Amino acid sequence: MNKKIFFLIILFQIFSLVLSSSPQKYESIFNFGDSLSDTGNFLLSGALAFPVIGQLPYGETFFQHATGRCSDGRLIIDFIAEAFSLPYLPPYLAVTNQSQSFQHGVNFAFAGATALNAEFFYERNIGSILWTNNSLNVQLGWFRKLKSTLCSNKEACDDFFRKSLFLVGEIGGNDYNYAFFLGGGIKELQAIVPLVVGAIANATSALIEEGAVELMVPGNLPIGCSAVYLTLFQSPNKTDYDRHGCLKEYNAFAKYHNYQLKQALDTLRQNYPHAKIIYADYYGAAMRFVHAPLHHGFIGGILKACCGGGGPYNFNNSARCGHTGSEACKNPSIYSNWDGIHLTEAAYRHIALALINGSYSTPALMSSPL
Ligand SMILES: *[C@@H]1O[C@H](CO)[C@@H](O)[C@H](O)[C@H]1NC(C)=O
Ligand SMILES: *[C@@H]1O[C@H](CO)[C@@H](O)[C@H](O)[C@H]1NC(C)=O
Ligand SMILES: *[C@@H]1O[C@H](CO)[C@@H](O)[C@H](O)[C@H]1NC(C)=O
Ligand SMILES: *[C@@H]1O[C@H](CO)[C@@H](O)[C@H](O)[C@H]1NC(C)=O
Ligand SMILES: *[C@@H]1O[C@H](CO)[C@@H](O)[C@H](O)[C@H]1NC(C)=O
Ligand SMILES: CC(=O)N[C@H]1CO[C@H](CO)[C@@H](O)[C@@H]1O
Repeated sequence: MNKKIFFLIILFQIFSLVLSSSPQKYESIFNFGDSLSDTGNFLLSGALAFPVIGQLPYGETFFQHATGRCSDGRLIIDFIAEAFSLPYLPPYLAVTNQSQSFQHGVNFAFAGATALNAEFFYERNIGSILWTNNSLNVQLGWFRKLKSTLCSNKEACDDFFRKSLFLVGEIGGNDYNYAFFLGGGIKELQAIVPLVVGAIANATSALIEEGAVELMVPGNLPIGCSAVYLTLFQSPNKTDYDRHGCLKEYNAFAKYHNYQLKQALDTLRQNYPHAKIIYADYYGAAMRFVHAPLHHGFIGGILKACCGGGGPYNFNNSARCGHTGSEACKNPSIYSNWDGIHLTEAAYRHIALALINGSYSTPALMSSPL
């Protein structure tokens, strides 16, 4: 072989190697989840249970108008899309009529959604508290419906999905929220963790059967540090709190869920060795700013919500963010908690960077495919 051509081939191979590990490795993203990643579905459906997300101050920081995101600005999923130079994910309910706009992916996440089917809650007579019936399985059904418009046969679909990232969650947090807010005890709720984790694992394997190869499955956030939990489950007993002021038992519960989820993902990895199944450690990524708030710019603290209607954590159930009697702080970027339940754009950015960077995603999100 001509030496020059040989050299060029080598150069080309090095170049493609570099390219394949560059951030452009996904051409589309499909996301499933709840209010942590909903970019507009709940709002488009009317947002009856939580209409204030359709108005400022929701969205004030980045979009300068309400988009249906439960935050002042961008969410983790938005920062992930940015990292791969992809457009922000359009909500599924906005694109059902325009086949063009979802070639780079679509977002099925729905605020208030649960991992378990709505029937689970109705059978236990707590269905009326649900914001929505659009659980993970319903979202999976939307994906299957959309699939036929994305690719026409198995070969085309496999090819399309091989270049896609699938995010299954965060989901499951609401299954516990609803039950906790109705007075469920920690011991009692531990019994439903295997069911919630099972639903997440089932959806993950269903997506792999549909052709997904690279998937990221996030765990739960440290709920014991969230203003709504801190307010509703205040304790006179100092030993219930850790040194950062978070409720120990509720954080332990989130860790228990995460532990079971990681075990379930290990089983999935054995069943589907060709798939890259990433665990996203939201808990660990968020704990970094709980441990060192000032280092992350959260001089307003990490326990108090930016937007709320008073109380020790600025969460007041009769004057929640956006309602009469509530007020948003001047500078949301110095708070990690936005409205008592959801986080600020600044907090989501820190979590997203920790995942993208690799240290809080296992295996690393940016590593080359298997
Ligand atoms: C949710 O499901 C329950 C029981 O299946 C049903 O009674 C209720 O009307 C549904 N709600 C919505 C908004 O579809
Ligand atoms: C997961 O899937 C299995 C097999 O299809 C089924 O038996 C089980 O009930 C499902 N679990 C959940 C929580 O959906
Ligand atoms: C506080 O909690 C600890 C540990 O759960 C318990 O041993 C102690 O009796 C409690 N103190 C009070 C005053 O309830
Ligand atoms: C919570 O909001 C209600 C209604 O605006 C108000 O009356 C009450 O004082 C507030 N509670 C606190 C602790 O600020
Ligand atoms: C990214 O990773 C490096 C080294 O692994 C670390 O020093 C840096 O703090 C990380 N940045 C973020 C935003 O996580
Ligand atoms: C022409 C068409 O497909 N219209 C659909 C657009 O989306 C709405 C809501 O999903 C449907 O009701 C219409 O039938």
